[in-house]
Amino acid sequence: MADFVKLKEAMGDLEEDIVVEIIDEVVETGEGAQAAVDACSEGMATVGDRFEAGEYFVSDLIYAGEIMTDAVQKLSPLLAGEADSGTSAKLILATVKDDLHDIGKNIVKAFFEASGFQVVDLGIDVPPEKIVETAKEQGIKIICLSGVLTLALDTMKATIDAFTAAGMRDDVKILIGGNPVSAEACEAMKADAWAHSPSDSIKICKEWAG
Ligand code: B12
Repeated sequence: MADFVKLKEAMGDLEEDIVVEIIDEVVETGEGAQAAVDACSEGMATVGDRFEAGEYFVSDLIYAGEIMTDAVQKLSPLLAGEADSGTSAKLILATVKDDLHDIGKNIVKAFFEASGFQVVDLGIDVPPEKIVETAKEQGIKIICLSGVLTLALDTMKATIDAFTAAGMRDDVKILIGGNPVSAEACEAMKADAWAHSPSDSIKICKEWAG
């Protein structure tokens, strides 16, 4: 099994060569894709802490994002193998307006697709109107909102309010996810559910899909 402690440290230290080496080992052996994602995510938390402490700069966040994006792309087919399928429902997934973080969203997407969901991925920085319009045009009933910045909570709320304003709130189920999301935030903005882990989000959406 690959050395996940080393992987976490290498991600935090932005040692791209070591990250690539360990990820390639996971891909070759076909074992530990989920553990590798978890280790990289923990390393990203170190990157965030060092940024907050003034040791890393925005350029380091960008570099960390590139390293992790490459890792997730390589691991996605394996994550698909580790998830279980059983639905074909369609859902919308989007990082809400003003938030440009998409690594977590892309991991959740890989899990959804592996479970059989058809994912309409609207990308990053997606305004509420675009999400409402897409749901209306394509008759999609499950909406998954991603956000990593604290201010994403405001845009998630604005998105939910936009569904209410369009008279569609009772027609859709809305799941919010990402770092700042919590039970309190979910209740305050009147989302239907919240989750951090991709596997929880699949359980919830499968229930909604019937
Ligand atoms: C990489 C990174 C960036 C990259 C992102 C690249 C990309 N393609 O995504 C770039 C350089 C763009 C960036 C920019 C900025 N960033 Co930044 N960034 C990060 C960093 C280091 C890692 C984020 C990450 O990818 N984590 C790994 C993934 C896997 O974790 P995740 O996103 O949480 O996703 C998991 C779960 O949350 C969940 N999930 C995610 N989405 C969803 C959706 C659903 C539906 C569900 C169910 C679950 C779910 O599943 C995922 C897998 O487990 C974090 C530090 C941290 N602690 O997170 C800072 C961090 C998020 N950034 C921060 C800041 C301040 C910024 C900037 C403002 C910096 C600046 N001065 O310009 C800008 C803002 C740009 C913007 N408008 O969005 C702060 C946010 C502070 C706050 N509380 O709001 C953090 C926390 C760093 C810090 N500690 O200060 N950043």
